[in-house]
Amino acid sequence: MSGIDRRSFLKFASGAALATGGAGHLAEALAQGKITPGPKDVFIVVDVQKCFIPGGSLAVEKGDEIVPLINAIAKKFENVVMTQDWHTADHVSFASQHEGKKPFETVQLAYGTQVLWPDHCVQGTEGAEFAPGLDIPHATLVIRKGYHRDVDSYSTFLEADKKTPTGLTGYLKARGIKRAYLAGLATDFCVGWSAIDARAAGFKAAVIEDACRGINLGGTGLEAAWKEMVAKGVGRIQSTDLA
Ligand code: VGL
Ligand code: ZN
Repeated sequence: MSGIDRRSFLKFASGAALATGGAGHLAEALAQGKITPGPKDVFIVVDVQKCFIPGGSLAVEKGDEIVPLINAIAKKFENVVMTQDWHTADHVSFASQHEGKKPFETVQLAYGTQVLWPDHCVQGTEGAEFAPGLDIPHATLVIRKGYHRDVDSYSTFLEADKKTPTGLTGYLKARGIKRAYLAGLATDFCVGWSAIDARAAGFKAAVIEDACRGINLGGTGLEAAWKEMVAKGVGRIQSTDLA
């Protein structure tokens, strides 16, 4: 982190700490040097799957670039959880299930507005597999999400109805985890929602920005997502901030 970035980060992080009790721990850690992951930290690798990289049905631009960086970050953590978007073939989030609707349009569902996507990450298909080169043999859990036909789940903690848990909170709490570091695809959907829900579940949370790529829906989605994450006490860090 450069001097100026560092100062603005520390200012942000301490401000967020006052406002939300959120990212102050990062300010403290960074003030003393880099962040050294320990037994109470988990690295959550979100949806680094074939459908979300170039050549996939819902490709995130340059999504493949983060794979080597994520492998390197994972080596610094003893606790790593990976997630897979894991939809039924007739999933409600697919535009193909809504007559007259095209991908990236929206519909109103019982739980709110749903963006419609190209068919992606169908259970057991090649597109749902992890991206080539992703190599994290010591990961201890793979959480699959979005498997209820009628409910989407960007977040790896809570489905889009905001009440059905995936079980990740219980797993992390039972293992004494206090802080979650997140990276993967896509910054403004599954990574961002997961980070916000990590905070809501009582964990400290930070997103490793350079180890993510975004969809940037409508050209503004990425910036809006960062604004919301920061407002909710999620730290915005770079991979170089980790020892
Ligand atoms: C995602 C859109 C639809 C993601 C998943 O992983 O960010 N985005 N399903
Ligand atoms: Zn999905």
